[in-house]
Amino acid sequence: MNAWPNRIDWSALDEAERERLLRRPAQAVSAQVQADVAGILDQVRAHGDAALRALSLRFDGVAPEDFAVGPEEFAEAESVVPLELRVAMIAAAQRIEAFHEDGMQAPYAVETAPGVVCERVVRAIGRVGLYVPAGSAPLPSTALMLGVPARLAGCREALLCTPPRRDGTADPAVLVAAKLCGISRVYKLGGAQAIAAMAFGTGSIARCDKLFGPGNAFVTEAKRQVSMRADGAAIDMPAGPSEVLVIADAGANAAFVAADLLSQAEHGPDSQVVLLSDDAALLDAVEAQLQAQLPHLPRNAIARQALAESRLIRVDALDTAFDISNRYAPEHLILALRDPRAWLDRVQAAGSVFLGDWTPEALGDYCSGTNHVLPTGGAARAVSGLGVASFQTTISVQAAQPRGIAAIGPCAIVMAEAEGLDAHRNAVAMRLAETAA
Ligand code: HSO
Ligand code: ZN
Repeated sequence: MNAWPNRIDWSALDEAERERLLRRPAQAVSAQVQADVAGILDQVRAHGDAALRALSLRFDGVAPEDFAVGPEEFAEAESVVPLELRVAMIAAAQRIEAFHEDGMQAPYAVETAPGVVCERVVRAIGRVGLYVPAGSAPLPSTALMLGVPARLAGCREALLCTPPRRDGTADPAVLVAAKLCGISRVYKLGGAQAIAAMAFGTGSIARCDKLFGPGNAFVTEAKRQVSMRADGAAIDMPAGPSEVLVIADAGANAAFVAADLLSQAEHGPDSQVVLLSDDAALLDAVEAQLQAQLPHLPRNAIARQALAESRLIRVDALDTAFDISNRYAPEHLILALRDPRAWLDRVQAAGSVFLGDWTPEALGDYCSGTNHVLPTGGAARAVSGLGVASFQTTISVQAAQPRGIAAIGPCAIVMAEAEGLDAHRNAVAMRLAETAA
């Protein structure tokens, strides 16, 4: 089977074909998944912990009496996670913290008229719920990407749900990562039922204000549904399959480019992989490298499925590549170019950008310091990746002195009269009269 059948010449396509080429495969969640998730939410809403036990037994094959990870399990995790991994996670957490610290929302104040001061103050969201998937590959790195900014924001409480393994324990590396972020409330609970539990609250799991983190189709659909219910919770961002778009020039290293494309493809059969280049020889070389590297990957069956839907596009000029990339708005954008920084201003829509041959996406996935929870499915046109600000709210504050209302009250009166809102007018006029007295 050809791993990469989708070689395309952009200039040979008409507008409709281009549109079709850049469209993500329909992510239409089946009506069945929607209905199943709605049923799970209702069940958890109505029956709390009893529903969680029944659903865990059905989907994960275990129904622990207590979902919470206790001190012994945390201690056991510390002892089984290799020292090398623990040290790597500590170093990654430090770099994530170093980068995220500057991204906090800051308070500010402006005197907008004499005697009128407007301010913005910042608050941490009270209780946040973090979801760390553990399907075909448990992702302790995701625990760091969620936990570090939650701690920097100063959230009063952060809970973390991760699916139980068959033996009823949680993935030890996820537990160590949670602990590194100061999270001690970890629950062995997965899927839509975990999202329902954190959104509505149950006897054992406290209700959260906002939910974060990636997951499978059920988790994603559950987040979407709870975000739309008045009794639900806010969510971080819409989620879809992971994506990478690489723009490579003639000088790019074909083996590196292929390795980056494969690192995305191995995430799942629905991963989106796109390569744009103005150099046919580079495209040939990458194709050959994909064929050469693919068979050596343990997850080659998954990667092969993703590659079957991938696109390898020849463009007439690099400038065209940036037009295409901005239109597609990828989650990850790798610029395998000779002077990548010079092109950065051309990037209008992308979740995270990787500059040059020595910056693989995998660095951002783990330990450069940026966040790997990023907008997918074209959402990068209007949505940003996760940061400390995602765990904060801002509140505006205003204070007028008598001379302040004297200065701007007449402005409010004119506008209130134009809107025909007399009570508004009176609230201002009454005070104006007193300041004049
Ligand atoms: N590339 C993934 C994140 C990840 N990769 C976690 C490895 N571990 C989604 O952006
Ligand atoms: Zn990744």
